[in-house]
Amino acid sequence: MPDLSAFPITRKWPAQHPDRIQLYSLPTPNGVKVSIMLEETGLPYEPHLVSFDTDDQLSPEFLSLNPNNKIPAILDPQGPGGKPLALFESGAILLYLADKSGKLIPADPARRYETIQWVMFQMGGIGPMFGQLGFFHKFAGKDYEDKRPRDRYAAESRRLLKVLEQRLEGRAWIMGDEYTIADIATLPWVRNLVGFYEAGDLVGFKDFVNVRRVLDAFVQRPAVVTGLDTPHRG
Ligand SMILES: N[C@@H](CCC(=O)N[C@@H](CS)C(=O)NCC(=O)O)C(=O)O
Repeated sequence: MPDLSAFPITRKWPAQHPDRIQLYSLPTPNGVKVSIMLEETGLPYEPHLVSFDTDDQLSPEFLSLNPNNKIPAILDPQGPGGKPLALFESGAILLYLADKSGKLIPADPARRYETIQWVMFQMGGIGPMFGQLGFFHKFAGKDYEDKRPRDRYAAESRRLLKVLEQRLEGRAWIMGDEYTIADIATLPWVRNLVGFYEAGDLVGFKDFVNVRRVLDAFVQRPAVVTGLDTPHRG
């Protein structure tokens, strides 16, 4: 049985199954990327809830794994060379799990890089811009009198949705017939924008028929249904 006692994070979140991938997360748009990926691949894992209500992400145990105090993070007892591997940043984790499982990333090298390109498009564009729009439209920033920041992020989010809409024209998924980590990275953020953030009208979501079609297909996948509620908030 692997020994994870060298990792301080396991003191706050003890591993009941130290042979499984340890997931430290919360069902947010970044968090669910990894729980959905784990569900889709069938890799055995043990989820641990990192509660923002109690600032768990700022605890020394969590910071020992991710100094950037953000979920999601994982600890794989069977990493490269059979040694434990700790990893943060959802994009890096998706790539790692795709390589480990041999699933959800094309084997062809050119298509592999194309998939990574779309994961980066989400990581550098969709995630940060939609997140800022959420702040200025739904959370603390909504009371600001000056609406220019909100309008800037709404315009940028709409522009990014147009790029995605164009990409999905005539394609079932971002990489065509192949469902990949690019979809798992992107679609939870689209769902969040129109769901939790309630910004659908602001970005004119009804215009994006391809994005809506693909989002509908995504949320019906059994792995997505489970992943969206993992770790369960209790
Ligand atoms: N680039 C990071 C972003 C992660 C991120 O922003 N996580 C948020 C939740 S969606 C978080 O942990 N926020 C807690 C905090 O900022 O204290 C990733 O993709 O993993």
